[in-house]
Amino acid sequence: MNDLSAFPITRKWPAQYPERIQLYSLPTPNGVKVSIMLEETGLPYEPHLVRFDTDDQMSPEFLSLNPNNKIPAILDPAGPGAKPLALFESGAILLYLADKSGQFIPRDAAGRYETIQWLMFQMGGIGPMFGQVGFFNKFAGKDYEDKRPRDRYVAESRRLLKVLEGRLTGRSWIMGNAYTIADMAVFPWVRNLVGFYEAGDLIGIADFPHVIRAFKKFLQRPAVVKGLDIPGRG
Ligand SMILES: N[C@@H](CCC(=O)N[C@@H](CS)C(=O)NCC(=O)O)C(=O)O
Repeated sequence: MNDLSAFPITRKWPAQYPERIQLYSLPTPNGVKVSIMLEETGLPYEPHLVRFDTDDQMSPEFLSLNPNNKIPAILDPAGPGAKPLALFESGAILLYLADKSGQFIPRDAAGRYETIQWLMFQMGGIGPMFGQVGFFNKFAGKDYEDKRPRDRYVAESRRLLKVLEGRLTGRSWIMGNAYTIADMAVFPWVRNLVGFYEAGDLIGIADFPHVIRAFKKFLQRPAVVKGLDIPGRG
């Protein structure tokens, strides 16, 4: 019997299936990385919706697991040493789930580090920069008269897309034939950039045909179709 009562987060989001991985999330680009990975691996999990409209991420229960008040976060009742493991930061969670399942990261050391390198490229570059494009193109920043901040993030995002385009030229996925956690980290952000942020034309996405080709293939995967809507918004 798995007892998760030592974790205050389970008071606000009770575990109906405490033997499963508990996912605390919302279907944003960072959130869906993890729901897609869980769907891809087939690991049993229980999703819980963290609502931003009621500031759930600021509640003491959520902060007890992630003091950085951001989704996604997980609680694995069967972590290393058969003890529960709580984790936040989507990149760390993807790596953990890849190791736990033995899937979506190459087994050889060189391939493993190369995958981590591209995962970090997303975490440190694509995510933060595309996010700023969203702010300046769609949200509060769009009303700023001075367009220099927007243009700075557009230029940096284009630069990152060019790097990605180079990598995907002659490769099906970021790691070649193998679809990995690096793809699961990157493509939800491409989707947000051209979709929710409505920045496809501003960024000139048509200049990156290999990115578009791999992105379309990503969207066709059944686990991606499913994971993009998990947790359901209720
Ligand atoms: N580096 C973090 C970023 C997570 C993040 O930015 N999450 C956003 C949603 S996509 C969030 O929870 N925002 C809520 C807030 O800032 O209060 C990760 O990859 O897990």
